[in-house]
Amino acid sequence: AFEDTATGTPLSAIAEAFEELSALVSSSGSFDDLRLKPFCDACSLVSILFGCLGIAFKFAEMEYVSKVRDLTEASKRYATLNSILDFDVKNDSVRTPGSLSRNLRRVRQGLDLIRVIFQNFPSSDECSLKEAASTAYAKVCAPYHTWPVRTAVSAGMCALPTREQLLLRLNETDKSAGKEMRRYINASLPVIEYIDKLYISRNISLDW
Ligand code: 1PZ
Repeated sequence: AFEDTATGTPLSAIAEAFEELSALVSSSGSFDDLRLKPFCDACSLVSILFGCLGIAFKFAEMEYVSKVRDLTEASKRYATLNSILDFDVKNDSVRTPGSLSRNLRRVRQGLDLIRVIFQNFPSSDECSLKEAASTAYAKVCAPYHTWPVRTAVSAGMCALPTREQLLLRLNETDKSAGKEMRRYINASLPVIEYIDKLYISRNISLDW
């Protein structure tokens, strides 16, 4: 894993990290046991992507990074994702702004957003990255975001790089990016579903 991070591209490092996580959640018997630290380490890698998007999504980066940082900090006290939920259920703070269960829900939405953007990643420069990203955002995140945030995001979409520029910044070709994106799409889904189950199994709805 370390060598891949040192010599590979940012996308390959992200794909690798999520493949490792997905192996953990898929192996039988480990349902209760996804540990917070490796989860946060994988989530931290994602912030590399923000650097390729330009200044318009600086606020999104700060939002995302601070939530991952809180979770990383908490990993010294809570070993697993399950234990975070247990704590917040007991304290009736699952949906309280800034709580760990709420931050986990937000980070999960970010991971899903990337997954859907990758799924819809335009196959040529004729279809725009802006459209693919806007459609994914409208589906995955917008329903849960406030009006000012949605407005800032739609303004930011106009400042996104072109597909070609993004590939250059990521040090990928069409072909290599497609491969790494597919790896992330496949590996992130079980992790996202695992997180959803943490809430659903406690009768917590996911409409927020
Ligand atoms: C590769 C093409 C990339 C297209 C990028 C599209 C980026 C859309 C970014 C959406 C940002 C929304 C930022 C602000 C969200 C806040 O409303 C919530 C507040 O949560 P609260 O404090 O109320 O509990 N914050 C979040 O949801 C946490 C951060 C989410 C950022 C996810 C983006 C991940 C994807 C970026 C791809 C590089």
